[in-house]
Amino acid sequence: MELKPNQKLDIKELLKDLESYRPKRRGWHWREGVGEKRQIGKFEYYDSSESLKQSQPLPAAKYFDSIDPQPQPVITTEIASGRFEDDIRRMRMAAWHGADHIMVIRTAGQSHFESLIEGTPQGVGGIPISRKQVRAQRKALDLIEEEVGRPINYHSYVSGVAGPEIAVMFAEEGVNGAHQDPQYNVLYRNINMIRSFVDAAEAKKVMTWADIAQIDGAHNANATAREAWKVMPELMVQHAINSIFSVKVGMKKGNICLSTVPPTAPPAPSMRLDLPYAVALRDLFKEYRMRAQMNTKYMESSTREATVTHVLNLLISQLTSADIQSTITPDEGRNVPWHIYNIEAIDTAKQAFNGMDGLMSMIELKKESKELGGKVRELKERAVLFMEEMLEIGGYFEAVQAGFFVDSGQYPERNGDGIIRKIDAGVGAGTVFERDSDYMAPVTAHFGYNNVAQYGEEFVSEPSKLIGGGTFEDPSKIIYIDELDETDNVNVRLEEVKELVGTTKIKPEMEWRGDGIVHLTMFLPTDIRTAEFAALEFAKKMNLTDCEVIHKEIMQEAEGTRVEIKGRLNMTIDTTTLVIPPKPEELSEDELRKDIAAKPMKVVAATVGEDEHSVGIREIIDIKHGGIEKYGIECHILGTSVAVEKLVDAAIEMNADAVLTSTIISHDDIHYKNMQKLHDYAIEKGVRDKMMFISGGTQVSNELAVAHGMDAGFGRGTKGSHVATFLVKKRREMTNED
Ligand code: Z98
Repeated sequence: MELKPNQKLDIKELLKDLESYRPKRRGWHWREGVGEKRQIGKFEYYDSSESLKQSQPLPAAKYFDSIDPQPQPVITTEIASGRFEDDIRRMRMAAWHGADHIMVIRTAGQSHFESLIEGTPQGVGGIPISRKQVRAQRKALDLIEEEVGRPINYHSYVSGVAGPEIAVMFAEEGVNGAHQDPQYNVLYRNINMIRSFVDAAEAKKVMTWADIAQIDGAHNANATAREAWKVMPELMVQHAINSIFSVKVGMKKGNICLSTVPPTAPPAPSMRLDLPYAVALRDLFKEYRMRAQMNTKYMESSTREATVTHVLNLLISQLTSADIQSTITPDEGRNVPWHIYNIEAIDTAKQAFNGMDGLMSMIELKKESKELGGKVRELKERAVLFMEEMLEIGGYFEAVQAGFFVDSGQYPERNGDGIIRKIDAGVGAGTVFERDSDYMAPVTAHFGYNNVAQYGEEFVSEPSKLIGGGTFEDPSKIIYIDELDETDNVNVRLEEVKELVGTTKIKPEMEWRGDGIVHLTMFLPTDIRTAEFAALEFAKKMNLTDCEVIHKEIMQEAEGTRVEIKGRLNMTIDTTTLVIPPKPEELSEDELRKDIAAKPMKVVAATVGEDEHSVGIREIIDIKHGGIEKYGIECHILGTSVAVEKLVDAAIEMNADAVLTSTIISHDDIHYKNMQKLHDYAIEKGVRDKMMFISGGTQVSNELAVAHGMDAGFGRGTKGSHVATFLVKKRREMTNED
């Protein structure tokens, strides 16, 4: 299977022979060529990485030879659609925009599943991570990375009660990154702490074997704390615990990523709070990697606001460093995990990093200042004191039991509202047993006592030799289960949308194929509460169902409200029934300029007859909005309501190449009548075959203009470049240069 840029990824084809599919490679991949200066198009970049083979540049890149510079950090996108087959199509879009870390969110509550699940059931807020889904997604990414020319890291979660089982499955299936932090289980999922730490040792050992990069869970304290900026000392403690634990298990520091979030957001003076924290963290954890996530704690439903917060967070990354830059989507605040928001957030990071390229070669952080250096020191001191107190009371477990964590006071202040978990309580309490002396585990990457030395020294480092290799060495031993639930699986879902797969029929979509969801923005001149209900009524009148307000924002209490609505449009279009006019031809700006420079061109223009509307012709000619004079065409506007005869006579006198007329007034087809008159008079004067005649106006169609003697007619939406292209091409044709 090979992907072609103009062909959709065929999910059915992808699912074929999945039982025998093996991932192409293992392990995490950092971007190549980081730290080298490189020339991309007309610019030199200081902070870029290797460019992609195929990609989708930013919209404004068209002004810069369509370059698509890739920043240094690995760029993450978090996908949470709930259907793995739709995730896959989104992954491809994300990779084309520059994401090389695809994080697939799990279905709600999977942390509490006691074991692996199988098949392809639909999830809530993410997908149920199963072998089949993981394998299919990794297989898709193996194809997508060929297409864009860069290895793509696939990522999901190893925390939870089935952490070690999931780690093994991830190692087998070529997953490249995973969250693993026992503190996450303890604090946020109420999983027993002893069980969580024992499981974590096993899971981390497996991740180490598979070279999986690890992300910790400290950011969750940030997202949970009542006042997120107050937990900064604790965040460092959490990072320290998970990092050193992982090192002790054997994980290399270069694979241990701290999940760091600038803790606050505007209108707080966030830079003054977030920057010292970022500096302190990078000072303390120099040998580790930073996964910078954006602030989600203070995210509301305004995508504009979330994007500004994201950009300020990206500034922190640029000022300090980030090895992985998360672009958790601004839809987080309103639960609309849509394709477009993944892409927007990736582009936000790419654009911000492109724009801030080389910033640190011009500025310096005042690390000695009281404002920055003083605060950095203070944060570190608070963190160290926190750890000391933890040790004093008997260690981490005791500290959690005493409510040390996620307290809303800034340490050493305590408000007594921390998360309290008991050592002997929580999910899976009492499930940890000491290994018997004859316990034996002939498996690779197993943590602790496994009693294999008795069979020979060679088995100590490779215990699975005892059984002729385990699934890591011999993947044919992996048991692949296809589907368990006849009613909830990908085949059923694909059947439901079969009308839209591999056909010419389409439906609007935001999250899943054929979901019919559309998004509307309205301004309603009323107060916020009335606006909300009025918007729903308008949406219903537009034949939308399942309408919901996803954002509302006061412009001014009495004058009005901005409302965004989502709704479902139950309608399908067969694209073959659409009447699509040919795309107006456009030569590139360079080609147009070159042509005119080599052979100057002169045009005479006016509005004709009794028409005083000069705005259109001015837009086509004036450089202000990209009119034809921009390409070097000499333009003479004779004015408005010019008689046809006068216009042609002037063109002859000036030896013009072309006559441009504009008409808005179209009563009684006066515009076409004037075109005919122009044509006839030009024949009379013997110049019709020497000059080009073009007419434009909101009611002008090319076909009718040509039928009335013109060389071309230009209607609504015409740009200067369209007219300039026509003039250049037509002149080449007239002089047989084409
Ligand atoms: C992120 N936006 O980190 P369940 N383990 C850890 C986690 O942080 C998370 C899970 C497991 C965030 C995504 N993080 C949220 C350390 C979740 C998820 O099954 O939801 O409990 O696992 O990128």
